[in-house]
Amino acid sequence: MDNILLKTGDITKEKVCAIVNAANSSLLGGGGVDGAIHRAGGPEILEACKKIRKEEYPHGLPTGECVVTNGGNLEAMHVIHTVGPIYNQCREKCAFLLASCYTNALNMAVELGCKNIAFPAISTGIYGYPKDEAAQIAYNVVKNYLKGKDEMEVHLVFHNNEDKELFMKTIQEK
Ligand code: AR6
Repeated sequence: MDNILLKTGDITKEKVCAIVNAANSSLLGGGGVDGAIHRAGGPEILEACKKIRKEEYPHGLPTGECVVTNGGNLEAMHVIHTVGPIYNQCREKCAFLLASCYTNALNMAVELGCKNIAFPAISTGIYGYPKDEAAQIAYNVVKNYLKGKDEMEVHLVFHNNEDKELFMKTIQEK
């Protein structure tokens, strides 16, 4: 787990190549980490999202998929926007869809030539995914993805210490 860094704080402050946004399918902003990223990154990000909506996803970005914009005023060069599953709507597809968010964002970061990427705990806020279940999924995907990729570093950024500790406890239990 050398190249997985667990952090606490505000993901908008991360000095990495790409940060991941837990967006919604409209890509037009919202609350939680999405709101924080748009506030800190400024209007350039929203403009880029609007263009993507118009040109590529007129009906919205499907759950589990991702798109990239510039980072606006953020330290990060890129923002990878993904849409996590809404826990009380995703049924038997929840785990697959949440895992897809992580895998697709990691693939996109590699395509962008990034050597590091920061994730928030996708879906665990407004979208209601139980934090322990989400932790296990995120950890499995990232750990497997990083096998043989020594040059890549993944930051998992938790909003507070309690969430980080729950994550650590969950992955240690297995
Ligand atoms: N830095 C790091 N983590 C954060 C930050 C931050 N600045 N702010 C919140 N979190 P959420 P979701 C944590 O609700 O569940 C939006 O309205 C938070 O504590 O941001 O995927 C979108 O537009 C939680 O653990 O995302 C969608 O409509 C995690 O980030 C919807 O919310 C994710 O919480 C997406 O819901």
